[in-house]
Amino acid sequence: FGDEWEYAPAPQSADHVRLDDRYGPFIDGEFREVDEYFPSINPATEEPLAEVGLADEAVVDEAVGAARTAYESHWRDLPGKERAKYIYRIGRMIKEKSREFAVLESMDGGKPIRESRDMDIPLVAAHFFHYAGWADKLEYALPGPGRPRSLGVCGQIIPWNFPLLMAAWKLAPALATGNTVVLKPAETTPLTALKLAEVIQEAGLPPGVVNIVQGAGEVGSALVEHPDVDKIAFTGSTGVGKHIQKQLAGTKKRLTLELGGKGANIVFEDAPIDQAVEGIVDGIYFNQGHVCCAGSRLLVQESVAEEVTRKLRDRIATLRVGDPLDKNTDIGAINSKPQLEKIRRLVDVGEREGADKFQPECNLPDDGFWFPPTFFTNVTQSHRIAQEEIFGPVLSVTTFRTPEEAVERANNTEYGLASGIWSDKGSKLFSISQALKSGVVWGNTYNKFDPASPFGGYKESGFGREGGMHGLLPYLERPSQSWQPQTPTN
Ligand code: TXE
Repeated sequence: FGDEWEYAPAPQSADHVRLDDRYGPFIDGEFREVDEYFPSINPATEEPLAEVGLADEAVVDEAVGAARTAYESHWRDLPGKERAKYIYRIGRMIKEKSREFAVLESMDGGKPIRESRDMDIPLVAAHFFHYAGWADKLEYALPGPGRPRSLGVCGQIIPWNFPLLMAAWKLAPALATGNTVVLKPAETTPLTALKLAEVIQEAGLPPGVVNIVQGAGEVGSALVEHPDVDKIAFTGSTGVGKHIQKQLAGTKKRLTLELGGKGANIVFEDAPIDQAVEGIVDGIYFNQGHVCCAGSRLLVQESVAEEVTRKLRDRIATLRVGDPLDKNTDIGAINSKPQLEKIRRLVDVGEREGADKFQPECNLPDDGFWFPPTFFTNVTQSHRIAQEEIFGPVLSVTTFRTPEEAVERANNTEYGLASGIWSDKGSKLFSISQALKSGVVWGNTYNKFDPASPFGGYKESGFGREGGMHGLLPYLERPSQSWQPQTPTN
């Protein structure tokens, strides 16, 4: 999408963002006042950007009520063709305001402007366009018998690593299928969702179809437990995902979970090595490593391990860490202080467990939250850094001798979200990809996304798929249950 996108000219600066001092929850088409507000901090400066209204149970109840009324009074009965017009309009308006969205995303979350400008925001618009195209085709384009029906009110809880993109992944298919939504963004990145609320208002989406409540886990939990919510879609940590699964056990609510990962990036000796090194860098250092599908474990064939690590060392020494709004920046700010502390903690564990750490010299700014690109060699499979999701710019490197050993090591984790294979042979890409317990497998590339491709995990990475036709199914009910979407077995 980057290539097709027409950008406003540089520079991208804070002047391109118009922010109010405070934003209340967005309910029934309006921003409401609440008693308590919390600041959203720029992680690159630690300065507050705006105040955001903290929801409580009563506010969540009001939002769910508005979503219910909108659903029953008109949205569920609106022809798909009409829903499509709204969804398309939202996509077009995001595209028109792409610079403001990209700059704000980088200011609120810390990601480099090059990424928010070339990846996040274009993909956000692309998701709305993609699902606008589905809204009037549900009845005849989906597999299986029976007329698909919407579920009702969907509670959607999203994380801070791709704030607006996660909102788009969740909202666009829900709206296309005729559901209404209460969205809860993450507490460290609330702002682009509120700008999206302004777009939704301007696009004339009927009040109550999308409502946005802000706050931390308690607000998410109130949404999960609300009796009038029909479905929860959650993206976040595996721990919270499991907790929600328990909360919903025995209820009729539908649930999809997109959780953590520990992606294996597997480099065979016949791979195009220079290209693979670029893919390794992209796999783990993109978005500061705050990526559930990050290639955080490099598995490299022994015969080329020395060459690959040498080239990797040289390459990461050239990465520029710093101001997210500088378009030359490769690695921006870590999203929050707790996340920075988590990364530091696990890196200390890696050193204590005996792995060898490499970090290039980096001049990090004094204020803000920063971590240099890092990799560990001499890592064994039992090391915590080879098993736990660090969610930072930290790679662990292990070696293998045979394809069988590569597969065994790649699958030796609780997670199963994404992986990459680098090889000159198409047959190897195909056969290894079949053996990996991984929802996504990239061949000779990494971190490539497309709204038409399904995305989701095996094992502790969750269940349900987002993206493409598969992303519609968790938002639909069918009178005939004879056809079910396929979920992989572990
Ligand atoms: O996640 P949380 P955190 C992983 C990553 C990261 C770790 C901790 O490893 O280091 O999780 O991040 C809301 N009921 N991922 O603590 O808490 C919360 O407000 C309902 C991977 O930020 O899971 C936010 O909106 N909702 C991941 C969202 O859940 C609750 C992305 C995610 O926050 C809740 C993020 C509760 N009890 C972190 N508690 C990925 N898969 O991409 C919190 N929330």
